[in-house]
Amino acid sequence: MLPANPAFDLTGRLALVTGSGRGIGHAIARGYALAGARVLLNGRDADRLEAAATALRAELQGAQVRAVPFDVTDAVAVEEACEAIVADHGCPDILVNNAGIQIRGPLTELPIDDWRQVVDTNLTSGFVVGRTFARHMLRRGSGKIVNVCSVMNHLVRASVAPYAAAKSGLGGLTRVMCAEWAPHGIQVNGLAPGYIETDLNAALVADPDFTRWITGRTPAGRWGRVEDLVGPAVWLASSAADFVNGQVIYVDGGMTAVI
Ligand code: GCO
Ligand code: CA
Repeated sequence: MLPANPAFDLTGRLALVTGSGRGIGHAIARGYALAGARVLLNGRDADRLEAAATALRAELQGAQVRAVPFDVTDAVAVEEACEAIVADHGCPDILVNNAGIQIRGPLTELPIDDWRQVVDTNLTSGFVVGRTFARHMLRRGSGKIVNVCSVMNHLVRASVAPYAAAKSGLGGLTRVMCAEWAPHGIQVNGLAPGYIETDLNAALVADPDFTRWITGRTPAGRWGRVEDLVGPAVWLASSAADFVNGQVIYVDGGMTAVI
């Protein structure tokens, strides 16, 4: 029996995943714990986050999972959280910028505060959290950053302007992070989910017409599951991807490959 490829092993690595109380972020954090990492869950709601951390520790006996609540849209809170995390746990080896919200509406009617809320949470947070923790990774000379993008970096539909603009911006930010930080031992990539069954998409999943359309547009013929994102996220966070940098990896059942 050949041993598991050690390159995919995250044993001893410290991973911070923003927006990981539930959904895609939580699945990625759980996958990192299963791959041996010490995991820091993040979200705004401290009680819900603590409950998620407790449940994950109970499910994965012995897993090192801690809740680090902070608001990724509040630059001061991010700086303070970073100092506390580095003091208490060390500098994360892995940072996943996953936090994101969705507010839909026609361009001509969308309240500007809704636009700002989506762009702040889905894009600006990646810049603020990314550069705050990267300062420590740069001093160490190593680090993995995974920015959770979307098929909407590539394909869009009406009614999701702030989300599509923010996620597309995150792809560009990923490439600039690569340009500035790759020379210093940091790998930065985007992970772009297709249409995944999550709370953010609950109304769409419940809509039979939308589901028929989406599964028809997806060669795999189904909605994605949060578990589908875990393997690619572990790979991007592992030594197996040390020469992968500045890329956006689409995990979408083939949607972006076809018309
Ligand atoms: C929508 C969806 C998309 C999701 C999809 C792609 O309203 O079309 O919310 O914007 O982000 O899961 O990532
Ligand atoms: Ca609002």
